Amino acid sequence: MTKQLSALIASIALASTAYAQTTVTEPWVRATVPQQSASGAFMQLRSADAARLVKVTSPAARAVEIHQMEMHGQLMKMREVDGIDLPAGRSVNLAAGGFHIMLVGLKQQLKEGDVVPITLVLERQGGKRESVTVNAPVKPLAYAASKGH
Ligand SMILES: [Cu+2]
Repeated sequence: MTKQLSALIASIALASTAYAQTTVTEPWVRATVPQQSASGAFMQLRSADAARLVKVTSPAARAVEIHQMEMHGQLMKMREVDGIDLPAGRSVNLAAGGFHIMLVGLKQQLKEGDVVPITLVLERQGGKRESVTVNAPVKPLAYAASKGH
């Protein structure tokens, strides 16, 4: 085997390991009522190496935003952020009340039992990007309540 070829194989192995080291646990999207144009998506994200979630897309919505909930005095406010840091090996919970993903401009009502594909784009050190697509089931409003939101 030539040196070049073995280096290439080593880099391919490295890339696929990095991909396998991103874990998405329990993704779900909150069901909507008719005419509702936005909904939240929630999950736990874990990356073995330090990474940053920089972009999210879904065919179910015109746009997908990354939001953070913050207290302003007595008021809970939501603002768009340009990404979420994922510290190496630590699980980051995207949930109501903290960071979450917002599907904006829904193309149709989301009903319990539907599945929404969500693609997460992660940026690693050196600016290398990778994307992970998950199929998030739609859960009823009561599901959120049971999770203690
Ligand atoms: Cu939001």
